[in-house]
Amino acid sequence: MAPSHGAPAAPPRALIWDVDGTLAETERDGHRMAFNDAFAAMGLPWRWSVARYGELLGTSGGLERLLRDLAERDDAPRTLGPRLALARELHRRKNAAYAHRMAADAITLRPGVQRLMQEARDAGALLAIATTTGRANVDALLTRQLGASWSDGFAALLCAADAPLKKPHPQVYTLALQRLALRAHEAIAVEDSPNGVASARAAGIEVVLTRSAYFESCDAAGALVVCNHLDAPAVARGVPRAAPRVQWPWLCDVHRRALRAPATATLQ
Ligand code: XBP
Ligand code: MG
Repeated sequence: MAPSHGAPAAPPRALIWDVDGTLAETERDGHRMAFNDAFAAMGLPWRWSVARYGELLGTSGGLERLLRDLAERDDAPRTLGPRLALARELHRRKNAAYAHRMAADAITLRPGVQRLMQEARDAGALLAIATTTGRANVDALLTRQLGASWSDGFAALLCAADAPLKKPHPQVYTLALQRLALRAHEAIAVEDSPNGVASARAAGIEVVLTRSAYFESCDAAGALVVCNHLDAPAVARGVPRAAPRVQWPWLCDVHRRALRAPATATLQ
Protein backbone atom coordinates (compact mmCIF):
# COMPACT_ATOMS: atom_id res chain seq x y z
CA MET A 1 0.00 0.00 0.00
CA ALA A 2 1.25 3.55 -0.77
CA PRO A 3 1.99 5.77 2.22
CA SER A 4 -1.02 7.84 3.31
CA HIS A 5 -1.14 11.44 2.09
CA GLY A 6 0.94 13.78 4.22
CA ALA A 7 2.99 10.93 5.72
CA PRO A 8 6.77 11.08 5.25
CA ALA A 9 7.85 8.77 2.41
CA ALA A 10 11.11 6.80 2.40
CA PRO A 11 13.46 7.28 -0.57
CA PRO A 12 12.81 4.94 -3.50
CA ARG A 13 14.58 1.61 -3.12
CA ALA A 14 14.93 0.74 -6.79
CA LEU A 15 15.39 2.31 -10.19
CA ILE A 16 13.94 0.09 -12.93
CA TRP A 17 15.27 0.67 -16.44
CA ASP A 18 13.67 0.09 -19.79
CA VAL A 19 16.29 -0.80 -22.44
CA ASP A 20 15.46 0.10 -26.05
CA GLY A 21 15.34 3.86 -26.54
CA THR A 22 16.04 4.50 -22.85
CA LEU A 23 19.56 3.18 -22.35
CA ALA A 24 20.55 3.83 -25.99
CA GLU A 25 18.98 4.72 -29.35
CA THR A 26 18.71 1.03 -30.18
CA GLU A 27 15.42 1.26 -32.07
CA ARG A 28 16.35 3.64 -34.90
CA ASP A 29 20.05 2.78 -35.08
CA GLY A 30 20.10 -0.83 -33.91
CA HIS A 31 17.01 -3.01 -34.28
CA ARG A 32 15.73 -1.20 -37.40
CA MET A 33 19.03 -1.62 -39.20
CA ALA A 34 19.36 -5.23 -38.06
CA PHE A 35 15.86 -5.97 -39.43
CA ASN A 36 17.05 -4.51 -42.74
CA ASP A 37 20.16 -6.73 -42.56
CA ALA A 38 17.84 -9.73 -42.14
CA PHE A 39 15.64 -8.73 -45.10
CA ALA A 40 18.77 -8.38 -47.27
CA ALA A 41 20.25 -11.69 -46.05
CA MET A 42 17.06 -13.49 -47.07
CA GLY A 43 17.06 -11.85 -50.50
CA LEU A 44 13.96 -9.79 -49.75
CA PRO A 45 13.62 -6.30 -51.26
CA TRP A 46 11.95 -4.91 -48.12
CA ARG A 47 13.66 -2.19 -46.08
CA TRP A 48 12.24 -0.25 -43.14
CA SER A 49 12.87 3.49 -43.39
CA VAL A 50 13.27 5.57 -40.24
CA ALA A 51 9.71 6.82 -40.76
CA ARG A 52 8.16 3.39 -41.39
CA TYR A 53 9.87 1.94 -38.32
CA GLY A 54 8.42 4.83 -36.31
CA GLU A 55 4.92 3.77 -37.40
CA LEU A 56 5.63 0.16 -36.53
CA LEU A 57 7.00 1.03 -33.08
CA GLY A 58 3.46 1.34 -31.77
CA THR A 59 3.62 -2.47 -31.75
CA SER A 60 5.87 -3.77 -28.96
CA GLY A 61 8.01 -6.81 -29.72
CA GLY A 62 10.15 -7.42 -32.79
CA LEU A 63 8.28 -10.55 -33.89
CA GLU A 64 4.91 -8.87 -33.41
CA ARG A 65 6.19 -5.83 -35.37
CA LEU A 66 7.28 -8.07 -38.25
CA LEU A 67 3.93 -9.85 -38.31
CA ARG A 68 2.12 -6.52 -38.45
CA ASP A 69 4.26 -5.36 -41.39
CA LEU A 70 3.88 -8.67 -43.23
CA ALA A 71 0.11 -8.54 -42.80
CA GLU A 72 0.11 -5.14 -44.54
CA ARG A 73 2.23 -6.29 -47.54
CA ASP A 74 0.94 -7.65 -50.86
CA ASP A 75 4.20 -9.53 -51.47
CA ALA A 76 4.32 -11.44 -48.15
CA PRO A 77 2.97 -15.01 -47.72
CA ARG A 78 -0.81 -14.87 -47.59
CA THR A 79 -1.43 -17.82 -45.30
CA LEU A 80 -0.69 -17.67 -41.60
CA GLY A 81 1.65 -20.69 -41.29
CA PRO A 82 4.20 -19.61 -43.91
CA ARG A 83 3.94 -15.99 -42.79
CA LEU A 84 4.71 -16.95 -39.18
CA ALA A 85 7.61 -19.17 -40.27
CA LEU A 86 9.08 -16.31 -42.34
CA ALA A 87 8.66 -13.84 -39.47
CA ARG A 88 10.36 -16.22 -37.03
CA GLU A 89 13.34 -16.73 -39.36
CA LEU A 90 13.65 -12.99 -40.01
CA HIS A 91 13.47 -12.29 -36.29
CA ARG A 92 16.16 -14.87 -35.55
CA ARG A 93 18.43 -13.35 -38.18
CA LYS A 94 17.64 -9.84 -36.95
CA ASN A 95 18.79 -10.74 -33.45
CA ALA A 96 22.03 -12.22 -34.81
CA ALA A 97 22.65 -9.08 -36.89
CA TYR A 98 21.85 -6.93 -33.86
CA ALA A 99 24.47 -8.76 -31.78
CA HIS A 100 27.07 -8.08 -34.48
CA ARG A 101 26.16 -4.42 -34.61
CA MET A 102 26.31 -4.03 -30.82
CA ALA A 103 29.67 -5.81 -30.61
CA ALA A 104 31.02 -3.31 -33.13
CA ASP A 105 30.23 -0.49 -30.66
CA ALA A 106 27.68 0.88 -33.12
CA ILE A 107 25.67 2.47 -30.34
CA THR A 108 26.66 4.11 -27.07
CA LEU A 109 24.57 4.73 -23.96
CA ARG A 110 22.52 7.91 -23.87
CA PRO A 111 23.79 10.89 -21.82
CA GLY A 112 23.36 10.56 -18.09
CA VAL A 113 22.47 6.86 -18.04
CA GLN A 114 25.63 5.61 -16.35
CA ARG A 115 25.79 8.64 -14.07
CA LEU A 116 22.22 8.18 -12.77
CA MET A 117 22.79 4.43 -12.33
CA GLN A 118 25.86 5.17 -10.23
CA GLU A 119 24.12 7.86 -8.16
CA ALA A 120 21.27 5.48 -7.34
CA ARG A 121 23.68 2.69 -6.48
CA ASP A 122 25.81 4.97 -4.30
CA ALA A 123 22.65 5.91 -2.39
CA GLY A 124 21.92 2.22 -1.75
CA ALA A 125 19.12 1.77 -4.30
CA LEU A 126 18.80 -1.38 -6.39
CA LEU A 127 18.92 -1.34 -10.18
CA ALA A 128 16.71 -3.52 -12.35
CA ILE A 129 15.78 -3.99 -16.00
CA ALA A 130 12.24 -4.34 -17.35
CA THR A 131 12.23 -4.70 -21.12
CA THR A 132 10.22 -6.09 -23.99
CA THR A 133 13.33 -7.21 -25.86
CA GLY A 134 15.10 -10.55 -25.48
CA ARG A 135 17.82 -11.18 -22.92
CA ALA A 136 20.42 -11.84 -25.66
CA ASN A 137 19.82 -8.36 -27.08
CA VAL A 138 20.24 -6.74 -23.67
CA ASP A 139 23.39 -8.77 -23.17
CA ALA A 140 24.80 -7.68 -26.54
CA LEU A 141 24.27 -4.00 -25.76
CA LEU A 142 25.41 -3.99 -22.14
CA THR A 143 28.39 -6.33 -22.47
CA ARG A 144 29.86 -3.88 -24.97
CA GLN A 145 28.91 -0.79 -22.97
CA LEU A 146 29.33 -1.88 -19.33
CA GLY A 147 31.60 -4.93 -19.54
CA ALA A 148 31.16 -8.69 -19.29
CA SER A 149 29.99 -8.60 -15.65
CA TRP A 150 27.35 -5.93 -16.27
CA SER A 151 24.53 -8.09 -14.88
CA ASP A 152 26.21 -8.20 -11.43
CA GLY A 153 25.12 -4.60 -11.00
CA PHE A 154 21.41 -5.39 -11.40
CA ALA A 155 19.20 -6.98 -8.76
CA ALA A 156 16.57 -8.13 -11.29
CA LEU A 157 16.46 -8.61 -15.06
CA LEU A 158 13.06 -9.05 -16.69
CA CYS A 159 13.06 -9.56 -20.45
CA ALA A 160 10.75 -10.86 -23.22
CA ALA A 161 10.84 -14.50 -22.11
CA ASP A 162 9.83 -13.52 -18.57
CA ALA A 163 6.94 -11.30 -19.60
CA PRO A 164 5.19 -12.46 -22.78
CA LEU A 165 2.46 -9.83 -22.33
CA LYS A 166 4.33 -6.88 -23.82
CA LYS A 167 4.19 -3.21 -22.92
CA PRO A 168 1.85 -1.35 -22.46
CA HIS A 169 0.74 -4.39 -20.43
CA PRO A 170 2.13 -4.00 -16.87
CA GLN A 171 3.34 -7.62 -16.60
CA VAL A 172 7.06 -6.89 -16.91
CA TYR A 173 6.93 -4.22 -14.18
CA THR A 174 4.71 -6.28 -11.89
CA LEU A 175 7.22 -9.14 -12.18
CA ALA A 176 10.14 -6.77 -11.56
CA LEU A 177 8.52 -5.61 -8.32
CA GLN A 178 7.94 -9.22 -7.27
CA ARG A 179 11.55 -10.13 -8.04
CA LEU A 180 12.78 -7.12 -6.06
CA ALA A 181 10.29 -7.82 -3.25
CA LEU A 182 9.20 -4.18 -3.37
CA ARG A 183 5.90 -2.35 -3.63
CA ALA A 184 5.14 0.03 -6.48
CA HIS A 185 5.71 3.21 -4.47
CA GLU A 186 9.21 1.98 -3.53
CA ALA A 187 10.45 2.08 -7.14
CA ILE A 188 10.85 4.51 -10.02
CA ALA A 189 10.88 3.45 -13.69
CA VAL A 190 12.87 5.07 -16.52
CA GLU A 191 11.19 4.86 -19.93
CA ASP A 192 11.39 6.49 -23.36
CA SER A 193 7.97 5.82 -24.91
CA PRO A 194 4.24 6.14 -24.21
CA ASN A 195 3.87 2.33 -24.23
CA GLY A 196 6.60 2.11 -21.61
CA VAL A 197 5.12 4.85 -19.44
CA ALA A 198 1.70 3.20 -19.65
CA SER A 199 3.18 -0.16 -18.65
CA ALA A 200 4.94 1.17 -15.55
CA ARG A 201 1.98 3.33 -14.53
CA ALA A 202 -0.39 0.38 -14.87
CA ALA A 203 1.86 -1.41 -12.36
CA GLY A 204 1.55 1.63 -10.08
CA ILE A 205 5.13 2.87 -10.57
CA GLU A 206 6.06 6.55 -11.09
CA VAL A 207 8.07 7.14 -14.27
CA VAL A 208 10.87 9.31 -15.63
CA LEU A 209 10.20 9.79 -19.36
CA THR A 210 13.53 10.36 -21.16
CA ARG A 211 12.28 10.95 -24.69
CA SER A 212 14.11 8.98 -27.39
CA ALA A 213 14.41 9.96 -31.06
CA TYR A 214 11.07 8.45 -32.02
CA PHE A 215 9.22 10.04 -29.12
CA GLU A 216 10.65 13.57 -29.15
CA SER A 217 7.20 15.13 -28.96
CA CYS A 218 5.12 12.31 -27.54
CA ASP A 219 2.43 12.79 -24.93
CA ALA A 220 4.03 12.79 -21.48
CA ALA A 221 0.76 12.12 -19.67
CA GLY A 222 1.28 9.93 -16.64
CA ALA A 223 5.01 10.64 -16.29
CA LEU A 224 6.39 12.10 -13.06
CA VAL A 225 9.43 13.60 -14.81
CA VAL A 226 10.06 14.40 -18.45
CA CYS A 227 13.34 15.29 -20.18
CA ASN A 228 15.03 14.95 -23.57
CA HIS A 229 17.81 12.96 -21.96
CA LEU A 230 18.96 12.48 -18.37
CA ASP A 231 21.65 15.18 -18.61
CA ALA A 232 19.16 17.70 -20.05
CA PRO A 233 16.78 20.01 -18.13
CA ALA A 234 13.93 18.08 -16.56
CA VAL A 235 10.47 19.07 -15.38
CA ALA A 236 8.52 17.25 -12.71
CA ARG A 237 4.79 17.10 -12.17
CA GLY A 238 3.68 19.72 -9.64
CA VAL A 239 7.17 21.27 -9.35
CA PRO A 240 7.35 24.82 -10.75
CA ARG A 241 11.10 25.02 -11.54
CA ALA A 242 12.95 22.76 -13.98
CA ALA A 243 16.07 20.92 -12.76
CA PRO A 244 19.26 21.24 -14.85
CA ARG A 245 19.40 17.43 -15.19
CA VAL A 246 17.96 14.30 -13.57
CA GLN A 247 19.98 13.63 -10.42
CA TRP A 248 19.15 11.01 -7.82
CA PRO A 249 18.58 13.37 -4.82
CA TRP A 250 16.24 15.55 -6.92
CA LEU A 251 14.41 12.48 -8.20
CA CYS A 252 13.95 11.22 -4.63
CA ASP A 253 12.55 14.62 -3.68
CA VAL A 254 10.01 14.83 -6.53
CA HIS A 255 9.03 11.20 -5.94
CA ARG A 256 8.43 11.89 -2.25
CA ARG A 257 6.28 14.90 -3.13
CA ALA A 258 4.31 12.82 -5.63
CA LEU A 259 3.57 10.18 -3.01
CA ARG A 260 2.41 12.81 -0.55
CA ALA A 261 0.24 14.68 -3.08
CA PRO A 262 -0.71 12.38 -5.96
CA ALA A 263 -1.14 13.73 -9.50
CA THR A 264 -3.26 16.80 -9.95
CA ALA A 265 -1.30 18.16 -12.93
CA THR A 266 -0.20 16.52 -16.17
CA LEU A 267 3.12 17.07 -17.93
CA GLN A 268 2.99 18.02 -21.60
C1 XBP B 1 11.34 -2.40 -27.23
C2 XBP B 1 10.71 -3.39 -28.08
C3 XBP B 1 11.49 -4.51 -28.65
C4 XBP B 1 12.62 -4.11 -29.59
C5 XBP B 1 13.08 -5.25 -30.44
O1 XBP B 1 11.49 -2.86 -25.95
O2 XBP B 1 9.52 -3.27 -28.31
O3 XBP B 1 10.57 -5.31 -29.37
O4 XBP B 1 12.15 -3.13 -30.49
O5 XBP B 1 13.45 -6.34 -29.67
P1 XBP B 1 11.81 -1.90 -24.65
P2 XBP B 1 12.93 -7.83 -29.99
O6 XBP B 1 11.67 -0.46 -25.04
O7 XBP B 1 10.76 -2.34 -23.65
O8 XBP B 1 13.19 -2.25 -24.22
O9 XBP B 1 13.11 -8.06 -31.44
O10 XBP B 1 13.77 -8.71 -29.12
O11 XBP B 1 11.46 -7.85 -29.60
MG1 MG C 1 11.80 1.64 -24.79
